[in-house]
Amino acid sequence: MINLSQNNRFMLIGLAPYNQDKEKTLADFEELELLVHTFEGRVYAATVQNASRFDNATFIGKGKAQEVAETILKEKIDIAVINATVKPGQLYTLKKIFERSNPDISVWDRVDLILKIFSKHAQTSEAKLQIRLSHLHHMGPKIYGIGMELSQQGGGIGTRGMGETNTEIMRRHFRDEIRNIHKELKKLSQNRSQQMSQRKRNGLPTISIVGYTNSGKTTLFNTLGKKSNLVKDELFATLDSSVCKFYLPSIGNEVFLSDTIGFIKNLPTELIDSFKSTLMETVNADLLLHVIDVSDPWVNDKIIAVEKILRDLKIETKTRIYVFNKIDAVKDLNKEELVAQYASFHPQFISAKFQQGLNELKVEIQKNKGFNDKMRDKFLSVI
Ligand SMILES: Nc1nc2c(ncn2[C@@H]2O[C@H](COP(=O)(O)OP(=O)(O)OP(=O)(O)O)[C@@H](O)[C@H]2O)c(=O)[nH]1
Ligand SMILES: [Mg+2]
Repeated sequence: MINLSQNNRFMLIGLAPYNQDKEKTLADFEELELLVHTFEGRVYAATVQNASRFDNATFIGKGKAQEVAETILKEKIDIAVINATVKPGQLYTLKKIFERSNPDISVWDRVDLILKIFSKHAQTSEAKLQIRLSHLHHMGPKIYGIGMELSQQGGGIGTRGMGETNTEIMRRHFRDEIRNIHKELKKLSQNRSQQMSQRKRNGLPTISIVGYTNSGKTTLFNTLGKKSNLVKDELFATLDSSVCKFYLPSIGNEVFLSDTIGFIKNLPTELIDSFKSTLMETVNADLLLHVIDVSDPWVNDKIIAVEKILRDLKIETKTRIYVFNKIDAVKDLNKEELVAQYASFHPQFISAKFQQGLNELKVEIQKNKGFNDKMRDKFLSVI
């Protein structure tokens, strides 16, 4: 068992194609480092393997693995993280190599790290169950993989049989647990659906805040809804969805606003699947506010990553407002360029933290045709 303390000494391992520019590789590493900090770990070493393809056995190549093993010994590393989704067999082989330097070494891929952070941050029983489910989906193949490996390594008649039996038992156990979690989640989701349909019966328009993790979604949610949800300079500070009402003067009524989990590049599919029901219900709103950290040098990459996840989730909401946040943190913001580039997304420029541009944002929200139709329908149904 690893001790989840401040003293976790991490080593980051990246893999980059030969032609990838250094800046990009560095930015990927910075994000991984931020994830490690969010986990309360510290980075003591990092290395990048330039390669055009993965090594089948060790992912990073045998030579690189030896080199990493030496660093693990020298820097007393206890967790090595590879910035990719890595096959169970490859992680297992790497662990065997690294164990020579530290018998207690943990070897994680990016999904493992994200899941560990999620586990730490989960508050509600629903989030906890969703994370447990993602863990099982991610761990499952790993355990089968290792089980298979053990049964094949055993070789002898007795050992082989035993390996297979154990794998079968584990598989059954996983299947049962997954089934039970699905059942529990369904119950919770039905409760929420009832709340949602209550809201729909009220006929009020709904707005969802989406965006990359740490872009300032919760800060905006708190500001508009006069709430005080947790805001932190950490990835995945929010894991649960929350809803509040806020008043729009031109409609003369309240609208529902929801804040939910942030997205990240290469969000593991296991996680998307497990969080799908929560995400779908909150994100399928009349209007999406896509919050973007405009002070981030990789702003366009992150917009693309969020749009990709929305597409994967088959989010139908057509109308989106791109809310460029943190304008206070940028010296010479080239608004014109962003306006031209994202003209169809009604770009707005705000500082959620320092309350700038919020009135303009509200005006833009109120222009939304869907809202006015909805309010007119509501009005007609009353008279
Ligand atoms: N300078 C500046 N910082 C901001 C602004 N809005 C938010 N932040 C900071 O950005 C960090 C992340 O803010 P959150 O509101 O937690 O971001 P989030 O998108 O909800 O993040 P997750 O829930 O972790 O995905 C915090 O340190 C905020 O104080 C802003 O307008 N300007
Ligand atoms: Mg948040």
